[in-house]
Amino acid sequence: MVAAKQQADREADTIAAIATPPGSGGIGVIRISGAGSRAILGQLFRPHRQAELRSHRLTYGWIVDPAGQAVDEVMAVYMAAPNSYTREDVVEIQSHSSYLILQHLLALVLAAGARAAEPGEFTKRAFLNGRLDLTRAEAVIDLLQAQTREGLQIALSLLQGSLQQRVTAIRQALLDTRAILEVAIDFPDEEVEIIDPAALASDLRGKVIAPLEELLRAAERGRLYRDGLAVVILGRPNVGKSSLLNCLLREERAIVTEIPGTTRDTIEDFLDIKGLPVRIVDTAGIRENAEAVEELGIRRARRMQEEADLVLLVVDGTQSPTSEDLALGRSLGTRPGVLVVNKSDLKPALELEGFRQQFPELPVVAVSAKTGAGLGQLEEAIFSRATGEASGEAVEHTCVPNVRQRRALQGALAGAGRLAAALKDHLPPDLVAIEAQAALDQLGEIVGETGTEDLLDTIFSRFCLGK
Ligand SMILES: Nc1nc2c(ncn2[C@@H]2O[C@H](COP(=O)(O)OP(=O)(O)OP(=O)(O)O)[C@@H](O)[C@H]2O)c(=O)[nH]1
Ligand SMILES: [Mg+2]
Repeated sequence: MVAAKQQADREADTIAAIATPPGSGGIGVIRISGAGSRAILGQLFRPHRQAELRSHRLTYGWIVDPAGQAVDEVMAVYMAAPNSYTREDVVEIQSHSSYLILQHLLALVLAAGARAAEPGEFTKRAFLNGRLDLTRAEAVIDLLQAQTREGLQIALSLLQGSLQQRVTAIRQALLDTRAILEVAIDFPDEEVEIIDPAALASDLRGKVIAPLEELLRAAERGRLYRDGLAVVILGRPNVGKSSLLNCLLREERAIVTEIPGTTRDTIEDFLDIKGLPVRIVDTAGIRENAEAVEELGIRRARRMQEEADLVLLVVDGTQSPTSEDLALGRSLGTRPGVLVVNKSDLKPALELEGFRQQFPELPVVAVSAKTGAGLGQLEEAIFSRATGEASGEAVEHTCVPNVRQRRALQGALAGAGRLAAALKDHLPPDLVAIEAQAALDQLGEIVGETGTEDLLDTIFSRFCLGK
């Protein structure tokens, strides 16, 4: 009880945070939400004209500290509940974006009665006050963290409610089924007329099971666009791994020399390959009898190989493949890979064909990390190897559930399966209803209607401050 009371008190607090990232920029924003927002602004703000503050109107003026000292020239806006991000009274102060000014402003706002917001607390309030369901709240995080246009598109679609609407429709079908079962429980003698198991089962298939399966397929298809993949560049020393990294990144990221063993550590960066967020990792060239430091680098390279979703095995096309190249190829095992034959601008070695035949499952791309030739084909090979699709195929990546949502969808699907079986076996309606409820609970977790405070804390703590 005490904990619940404390929780309620916290939710009643007026909260404040710096909403813009640290560093200097054009504008910095302090955001305040809660019943005290307007009064706090009133204490600190001196509007240019002594007009009454009007909701949703930007007002120009100065922030002044309690001693009457001017702090910054600002624009302030007050948004009266419920037409605000959190559905509470919200104030935003746009100041010059100096970290010192923003810190000072925040300190004044806190001294005037606000509490420092926790990460994600504004969005959590929007959720608790019913403005966003949980799928939309999570879409806000996705929106902030998206690294590719496709990722952004998924986030925007979820923010517009694509998943919420689908889940709500499925829930409604289950609620209808449960209602029929409840009537049958209340009037046991008329059970036969009330329940038509065949009709219920057919409804269940069309309105619950099939749409759940479709959502899970979308999750599978879009998973890479949402979570991205790790691609590791592997090969003997001097085959041009670092040159390839630089070429893919279109910048001189890693040191390249003609000395074998140049790269000692793993070097990684981020790449957008046809909408896929790719973490690309260059590694130390792998060889026997390396000296101590190099050996440590090689061990790291091996570790990265284990973690990789896809390996680019680079060989030097001007040299006959060595036993080390062969051993590397074999070490890939069943992991997806692409054989990259580098230095295509030079005269090729004749023995390469035999080498390629050793690894018939590896797609082969000839490139020149020096001239950039073949780079497009390599990107295409990475894309199709990772997704199983050719790029440019019209695949809809909009409503892509995240890991948490996927798990609940699977739980709901399992529940619906048991429900169908119970209907088929003509179990008593109260037992059938239990399965309907189990599926409903899982779906409720997706939109945030069922679930625990812990779940909410986990989700909202992933936000940044001020959001
Ligand atoms: N002609 C030609 N030279 C290349 C190409 N790619 C790399 N090189 C040269 O090959 C040498 C080795 O390149 P790196 O990129 O440092 O090779 P690496 O595989 O990273 O080598 P380590 O870090 O030592 O394992 C350098 O002299 C590069 O200029 C290419 O496509 N064509
Ligand atoms: Mg290197």
